[in-house]
Amino acid sequence: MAGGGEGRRKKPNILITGTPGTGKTTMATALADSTQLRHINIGDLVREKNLHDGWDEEFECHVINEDLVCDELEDVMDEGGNIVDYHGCDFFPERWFDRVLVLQVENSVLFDRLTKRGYSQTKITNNIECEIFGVLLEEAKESYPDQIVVALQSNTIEDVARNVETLSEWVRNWSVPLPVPSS
Ligand code: DAT
Repeated sequence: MAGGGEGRRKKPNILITGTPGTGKTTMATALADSTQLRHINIGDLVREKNLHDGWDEEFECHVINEDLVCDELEDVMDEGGNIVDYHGCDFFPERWFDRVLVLQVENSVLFDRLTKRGYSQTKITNNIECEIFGVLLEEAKESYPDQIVVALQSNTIEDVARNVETLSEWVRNWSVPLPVPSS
């Protein structure tokens, strides 16, 4: 069966990634509402279940324990029907996902959103540089097959509505690959 997991899942798994502030949680929440898939916010999960190795003073965030996160999610991802929301994507098993969405925004929009969030100047600069250099799109392309990676603009609420509509349609039309007949 091709690739393993994707041959058994009854519903697709979607990864939404992108620089912090690009709108992953906003999009994931709206898409979960529209499709009835399960929204998994990795940042929340890491905090709730202590799947980290402490606090990083320089980057002002938890040091995520990638192995613990993957162990925690293995069964639920195997089952399918998940929307995973995280600002990184290279440590998840490739077989978990049927679509990888990379959200992108204009720099001025990102600057305003991160300022409103109260991020420090250093954290804002790091994230804007990450967006300018297309770090997450590059990471996604290196980690997943080209045909499942999609870059989406998310500057406005209209963008969210349009992206959710397109993806909901894709989820409705998603079907389990037919088993290969054996003689
Ligand atoms: P992320 O999960 O990528 O960190 P978020 O969903 O928390 O981002 O969004 C950050 C802020 O920007 C939040 O106040 C909601 C707002 N926002 C997100 N996407 C938007 C969009 N497409 N248009 C307008 N505002 C948006």
